[in-house]
Amino acid sequence: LHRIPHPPHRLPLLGDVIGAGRRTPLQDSLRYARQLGPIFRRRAFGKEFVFVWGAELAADLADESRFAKHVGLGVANLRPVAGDGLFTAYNHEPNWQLAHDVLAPGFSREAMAGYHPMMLAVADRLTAHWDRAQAAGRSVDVPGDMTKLTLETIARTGFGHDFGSFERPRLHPFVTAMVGTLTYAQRLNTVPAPLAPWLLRGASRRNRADIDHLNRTVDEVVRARRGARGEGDLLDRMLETTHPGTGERLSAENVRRQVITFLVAGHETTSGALSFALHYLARHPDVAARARAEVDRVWGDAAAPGYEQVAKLRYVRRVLDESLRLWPTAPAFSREARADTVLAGTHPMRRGAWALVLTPMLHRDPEVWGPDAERFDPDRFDAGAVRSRPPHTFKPFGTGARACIGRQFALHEATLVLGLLLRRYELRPDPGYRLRVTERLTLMPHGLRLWPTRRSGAP
Ligand code: MNH
Repeated sequence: LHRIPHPPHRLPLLGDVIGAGRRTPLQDSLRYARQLGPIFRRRAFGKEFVFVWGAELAADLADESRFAKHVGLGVANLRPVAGDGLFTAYNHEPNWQLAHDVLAPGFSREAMAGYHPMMLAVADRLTAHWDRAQAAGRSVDVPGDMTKLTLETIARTGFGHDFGSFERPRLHPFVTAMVGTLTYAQRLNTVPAPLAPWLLRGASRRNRADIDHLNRTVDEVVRARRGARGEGDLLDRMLETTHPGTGERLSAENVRRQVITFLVAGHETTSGALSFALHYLARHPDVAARARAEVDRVWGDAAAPGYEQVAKLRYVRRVLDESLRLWPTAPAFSREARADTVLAGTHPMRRGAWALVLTPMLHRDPEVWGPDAERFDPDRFDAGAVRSRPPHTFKPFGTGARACIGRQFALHEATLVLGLLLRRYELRPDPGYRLRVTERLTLMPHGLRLWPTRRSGAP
């Protein structure tokens, strides 16, 4: 450990906090990464964290025979909310495999084709909202609207539920409670654990109330469904499917955990990904024009694109990949050693020792992405360029058995929505806007507003 660099000015007790802000733990780590290199450590309140971002080191951590997901930090802090749900389950908990096997078919091509018309219906509510904004001469709140869209999409396709986000003047209380628990989970990392009960007394009381609110809402959705079948959504699967091998079912308590997991995991990250992509499209008119030309060519003037027509938007998909490269909205994941091992032939690790992979830095490693790694360029994802890169260098969805189960869902939804927005609007940026990134475990472009203008003749 002593060979791994750390920031120069360490305070007793507090550790490496000089120059570090409470609200930007991730961006502070990116700054340290640039100073300290491909592997470094940060100490906070007596605990030492190892961060990794060099491509070679990260690729070695992706070796599933020697490493596995580590449930730590931000993920562990969500255990009171999501328990042994898919995202927060420990590798050894039997409910992980059970729920994974029961829910995996809910993300098959066939299932996704079934969600497609529901995704279109939600997107219509977004464009109606943007049309009204344009008519009134107003700009639109991009992260706010993308969050409404992705929440309604997962609620509808997952659980046949409608939060009415586009129709109500303020955030749905469920969303407020959910954002509250995410923010609290992040703040827990920024105070010494033994002092947390005092320092965060008020916040932890509110957090308790937030969790109660989430549980009550979810219990209501589940109660309404028992007995009455939905449209073959995730909730139907959770309630009806027995494990193909063992005949086991998910318990009522576990169903509650999974519903909360999917509502949270299934919308914040996609919302951020869409928001960053819209930011870059508005900033790069050449890229937007090329993407728009593709949509016009592939979709023609069909009123609504079919399921098959979404994957054909290859360039739009590259815009999304390039946005996720620069700002992977779930910006880190942890890996632990399954047994004593040596990382990349240099750093000995004991069984259970773990490290965080800093995805935004992995995605900027100049050894892989070149000296212009900070530049937005979707052509980095054309087929030839992808083939010429080493494996495990682009990891916005994590790695291995515990990688994102919702990846295809998110990519389909986001490509569809970008296609619809590009076809319908020109996106005018606010010339004074400078990208600032807010963190609440996930990343968002802070305060991003755009002026959408209807294109003449577009469907
Ligand atoms: Mn998702 C796991 C990123 C969209 C549901 N997701 C992960 C992980 C990353 C991730 C990274 C791995 C975390 C870890 O190793 O600790 N997820 C994303 C991103 C997007 C995304 C960047 C959108 C863009 N995720 C979605 C959507 C859903 C979803 C949409 C649901 C519909 N994700 C999950 C679940 C897991 C997960 C569930 C946990 C999987 C497991 O451990 O078995």
